[in-house]
Amino acid sequence: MTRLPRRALLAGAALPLFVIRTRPAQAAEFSFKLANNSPVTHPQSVRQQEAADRIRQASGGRVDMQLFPNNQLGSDTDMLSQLRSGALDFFTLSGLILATLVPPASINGIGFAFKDYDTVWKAMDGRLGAYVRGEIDKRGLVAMEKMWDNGFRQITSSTRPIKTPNDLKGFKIRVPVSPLWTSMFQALGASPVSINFAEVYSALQTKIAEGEENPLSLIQIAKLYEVQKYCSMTSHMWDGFWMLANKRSFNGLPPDLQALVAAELNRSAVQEREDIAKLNGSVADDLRSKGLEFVEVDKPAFRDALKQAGFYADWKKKYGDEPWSILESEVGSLS
Ligand code: X2X
Repeated sequence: MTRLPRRALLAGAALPLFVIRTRPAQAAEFSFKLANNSPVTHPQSVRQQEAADRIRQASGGRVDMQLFPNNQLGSDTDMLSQLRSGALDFFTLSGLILATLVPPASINGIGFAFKDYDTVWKAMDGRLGAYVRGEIDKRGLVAMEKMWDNGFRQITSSTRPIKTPNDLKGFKIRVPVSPLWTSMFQALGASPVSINFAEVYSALQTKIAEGEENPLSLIQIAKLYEVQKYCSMTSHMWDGFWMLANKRSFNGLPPDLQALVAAELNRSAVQEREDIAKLNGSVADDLRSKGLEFVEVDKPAFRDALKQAGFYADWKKKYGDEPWSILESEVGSLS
């Protein structure tokens, strides 16, 4: 954050013109950087820009939030370090990747935990989300209340269609940098390779990975269909982004501006959820028309394979009883 004291702004009025020019009257008192890993046309980027515009306007120019979408500031891993050091003030990150710093934050990604969006939002806007936000806070970051939707994830492939867990045996699949992702695809018998999203398109193009998994909206917007042939509708997990803030940056705002920033970011998050829900209605047809071949799968077979491999028992132990029982109270028994 770059902070210009109000005093300096007020004093500006009494300074000679050439000095005023170097410090325009509209210079913001609080200048923030906000970053994400999503293409500029993804609803996440669009709605974040709108939030930044509303915040600038409603604060009378006191808060200036500049958006850096599409990995402009580096990979997710880089941006998380920048957020922690204060080089970056706000950042949306998948809970599963955040788990490299805040282990319980991956819990929403447990395989086949959520059956639909109603269950997701009830849990993440409710007790499960509150629990994870508390853990984020303990590790020195602030999480806004409303999560942003990434979506239910589907498996794509350039080599062979994945229909059954058996088809995943030895399959070189890119996964984001996160222990839960690696563990889950290892449990399914695949050979996961951890790669940040910034490098996914080229990793698929050069066949460093045969496949990957992402929500349909992102497969479309990031044009992954150009380098993938099949899409298996596994919906194997739900993934969302936490809007995170550096604590010093956020706490450096007076309470009224904290409330304004949080309210506008949360408002945009809810709108982004609606955008993705709308996209979900048409995206499969669009991807089909672009040549992606859809594959129906036997979802319970994938879930059974995870169970047989001890995935649920293993992760229950890793998270501990409290978060696991909150998750189960939202989604039903997982073991
Ligand atoms: O890295 C991914 O695959 C992405 C874009 O879905 C996430 O941010 C987890």
